[in-house]
Amino acid sequence: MENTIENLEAKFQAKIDAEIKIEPKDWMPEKYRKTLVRQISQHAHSEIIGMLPEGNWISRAPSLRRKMALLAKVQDEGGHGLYLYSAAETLGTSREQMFEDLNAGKAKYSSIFNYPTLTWADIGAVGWLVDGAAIMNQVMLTRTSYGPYARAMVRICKEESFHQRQGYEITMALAQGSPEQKEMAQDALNRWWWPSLMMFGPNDATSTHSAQSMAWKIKRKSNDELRQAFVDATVPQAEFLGLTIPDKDLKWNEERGHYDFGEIDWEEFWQVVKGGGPCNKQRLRDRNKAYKEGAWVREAAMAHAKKRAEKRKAEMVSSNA
Ligand code: FAQ
Repeated sequence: MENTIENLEAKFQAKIDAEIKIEPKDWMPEKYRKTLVRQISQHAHSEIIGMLPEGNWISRAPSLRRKMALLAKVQDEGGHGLYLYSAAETLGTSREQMFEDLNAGKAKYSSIFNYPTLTWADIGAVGWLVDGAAIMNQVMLTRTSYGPYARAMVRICKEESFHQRQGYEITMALAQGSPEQKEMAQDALNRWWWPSLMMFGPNDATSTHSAQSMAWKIKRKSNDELRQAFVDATVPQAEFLGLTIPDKDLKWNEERGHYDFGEIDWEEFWQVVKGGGPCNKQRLRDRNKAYKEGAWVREAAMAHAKKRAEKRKAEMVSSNA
């Protein structure tokens, strides 16, 4: 068969349909590559920007045990960013370019991280709801069609599931504590519920990328399907805690076998995505500061790697002599 674009595309789609992973050196349509770079880099940026609202509470965690768990979680998120940047690099983009786009405010990251963590209960809500929403979306990504992304997601999901439990456990301790503590947990749920539903992205009728991403099996489930699965899984968890989800339209629909829920404020969602959320400016300022202050670490690491490569080359030359 001749290697025309049409034939290459047909072979590519046949591989996807047969559940064969696409690997970095395989031929792929330019749009597939671009979609992956966009999604994986946005995902990586979300992981490292996501460290900021939680990092805010490391020095104020209420006990050593809580501090250790939170430190480990925040460190995990940094690791997730690294696996994801590495996966994106296999598609021919550079880490420096991705960082530049993020620092300049040109790249997107998840809307959720533009909300403030005002009390310790917010750390519980972030783990329970934000990591809970992240896992719901990310489990399908362990089966995404691009090999390096799928493999990175396997490890990420294992860690995220621990994060969700530590958040739920913090919320449970508060919900079963004094009336003031329970009130804190309820207040955090009230503020984080709707932004967590927004994490899944625009609804299916307005999502620009979903149809093509699903045909390429980059996404396996639509934004609305995942959002519904998250609501269905989370409502009983809130009931168990004795907390109330802030949605007067939330009710079990026997016919559908799912919870019905109220309308998301899409105006708020787009405002946050476009940079107008409560913390967008602060997040970018903190990210730029960290990047600038970490320059010497990057330089030292690169110098070390260069020296090691030179040493290895010299050893190979002398062993071949
Ligand atoms: N925020 O056509 P769609 C985490 C944009 S990781 C901002 O539906 P797509 C771990 C979208 O980019 C959380 N922008 O797009 C953690 C597109 O704009 P573009 C992140 C959003 O890609 C926990 C436009 O709207 N997870 O939480 C958002 O098919 C705790 C149209 O949307 C991932 O990134 C949003 N919420 O579906 C860390 C998972 N939603 O690019 C620390 C991987 C949509 O055309 C603490 N990503 N947009 O300019 C995905 O699964 C997908 O990219 C979606 C969006 C589902 C996010």
